[in-house]
Formats: sequence, C-alpha cells, structure tokens
Amino acid sequence: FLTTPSDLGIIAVGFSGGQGKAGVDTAPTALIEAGLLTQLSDDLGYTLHGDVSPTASTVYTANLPAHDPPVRGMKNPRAVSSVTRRIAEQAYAHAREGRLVLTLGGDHSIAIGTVAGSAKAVRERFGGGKDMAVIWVDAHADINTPETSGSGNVHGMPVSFLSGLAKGEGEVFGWLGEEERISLRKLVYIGLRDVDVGEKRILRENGVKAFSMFDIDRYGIGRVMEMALAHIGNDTPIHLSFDVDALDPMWAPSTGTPVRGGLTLREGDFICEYVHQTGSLVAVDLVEVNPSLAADNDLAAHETVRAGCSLIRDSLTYERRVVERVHKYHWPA
Ligand code: 5AB
Ligand code: MN
Ligand code: MN
Ligand code: MN
Repeated sequence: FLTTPSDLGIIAVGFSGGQGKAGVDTAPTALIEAGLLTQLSDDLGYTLHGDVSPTASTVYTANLPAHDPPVRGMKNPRAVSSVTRRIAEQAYAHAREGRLVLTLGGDHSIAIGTVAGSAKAVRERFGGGKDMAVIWVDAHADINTPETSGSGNVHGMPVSFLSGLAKGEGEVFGWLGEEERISLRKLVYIGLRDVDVGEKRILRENGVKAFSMFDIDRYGIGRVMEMALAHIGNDTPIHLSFDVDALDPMWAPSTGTPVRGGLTLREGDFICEYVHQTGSLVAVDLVEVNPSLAADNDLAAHETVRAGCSLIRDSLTYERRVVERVHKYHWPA
C-alpha cells in the first residue's frame, strides 16, 4: 500500500440521489469526454482497470427501488444505501488487487461506499490496529446525522455514517460494518466555510481536526498541509475525498452547493500534489461536479470539469509538470 501503484482502479458513479439537483450524474461522462482517462494512461503512465465506458455508471443506478420514502428524514435512503454498498464492494476489490482507487462522482454520498471499501481493504492489509486516514476537502463538513440534518440530503451525512456517529439499520446502511468504519481521530478537513450548527457541535465534541478557510488564510496552504499530515502521522494510508465545492465558485461554479470564499484552483492542486507525494495515497474521490448548473455562462461547466481533471491529475502525479502547468491555466478563447 505505501508505495504508489501504477495500476488505477476506476469507478465511475453517476449518482445524484444523495441530493436534489439533477445533473451531477453526468459528471463522470463529462470528465471522461474532457480527456481525463487518456491523460491518466498516456501522459501519467497508469494502467487503467474497471469499466470506464461512458455508460459504466448506470450499473450503479440500475434497479433502484421504485418506492423509497424517507427514513429518519433521509431522502432516497434505500437507493443511496444500495448504490454505496455496490461502490464499497468495487473499491474494496480494486484495493485488494493493490490498485489505487479513483472514483468519479456523483454527489458526495458515494463516499460512504468508497471510504468504506478503502477502510476495509486497509484493515485487512495491516490488521485491525491500523486505521486509515481520510482527508476531506470540502466547503462543508458532511457530518450531519439524520437527526441533525436540516435538508435530509445524504450527501451532507457521509462522515457521520462512516465514523459510526450515525448507525445504519437494515436496508438503510445496515451493511456498513465495523471493519468499514473510520476513526474521527484520523480525519482531517480542509477548506471548511459552511458548517451547520449541529455539525460544529459534533466537530467540537469529538475534537476533529479541521482547517477552515480562516486557517488557510492565516497559515497558507503549505503550512496547513504540513500540519494536516503531522496530525495523520507517517506511514498511514490516506483516502482523499475531494468535493469540488471546496474550490471557490470562481474556479468551480458548476456544483450543487457553491459557497464563496473558497480555495483557488492552485491551492486545490497543491493539496492533491502534497497528498500524492506522501506516497501513502490509497484512494481519491472527485465529487459534486454538476455540468448542468451553469446558468450564467457556457464556460462555467467547462471550467468546472477542467478544474476537476486538474485536481485528479495532480493527485496522481509525482513530478511538477511545469510545461503542462502553463497550458493548464490558459483560459480558452
Ligand atoms: B456536500 C448541508 N450541510 O447537510 C446539508 O456538497 C449541505 O457534499 C451539505 O458537501 C452539502 O444539507 C453536502 C446544508
Ligand atoms: Mn461540499
Ligand atoms: Mn461534500
Ligand atoms: Mn456541494
């Protein structure tokens, strides 16, 4: 695990049931059509595994329950549970083969599956004593329990289910076992700026490590990453879950819950590069790109997809690719 493999397991999940806005389900196709996979294979030299056809993500959304009324206020609870369960199996299977796992979302509820799969694979590899770390880059903390959530949208709850703060039952996250859980002590947030009152209380009571935009302004992203990694500790496998809304809407306008005052694209890229160069990365998620939310200009969706590709590339690249970088920030005519 602690060397970066040249094999990449790719999971494309066009799932939108963790929130209410259509369009986030088209993100994997948009990222792939923008050339992401060619960049990963031809430019970065990865061998790709998994179904990467543009229609692959429909596997996860086929046969969803027709009747899916709220449970404890959660919307689409059975759909989210069954999709994330399948993702967890996929992520686990890739990781078992020693592959780095890249998941293209979809809304952030899918991280219930990806993180669960990684956690289980890491635990199996190192034994129960080794907890995987999670770096959650997001404007939001996504740690509502069904009871604290004001929206009922499960994309605002993944961390509470993954950490065991919220317990699943039966057909709604009953599959989520002890071996798939993460420790709140090994969780680090970066980019927070829109955290609900109930979530703040959860973060405080559990002493969760969080670097808000205030901390990034105060210390700079370089120091923040040093502190984040110091908290996690050396030789700890890392799962990076990147919500594109961590970026300022200037760079990523096409997302369901944009919040101003966010990361620059360069800061986002730096986070990804920094995590990659630890050599401890086991999985990356890129979520919440919604190409259909680009009301005010045509460039918005294109720019958001491009930012997503950039973040993914940098999370998977060792060297600083100076020449490419020049092109990367070139605004298209
Ligand atoms: B995202 C909010 N906290 O629970 C809620 O985009 C927003 O995955 C959640 O970070 C945002 O509905 C979820 C108000
Ligand atoms: Mn978010
Ligand atoms: Mn999120
Ligand atoms: Mn969002």
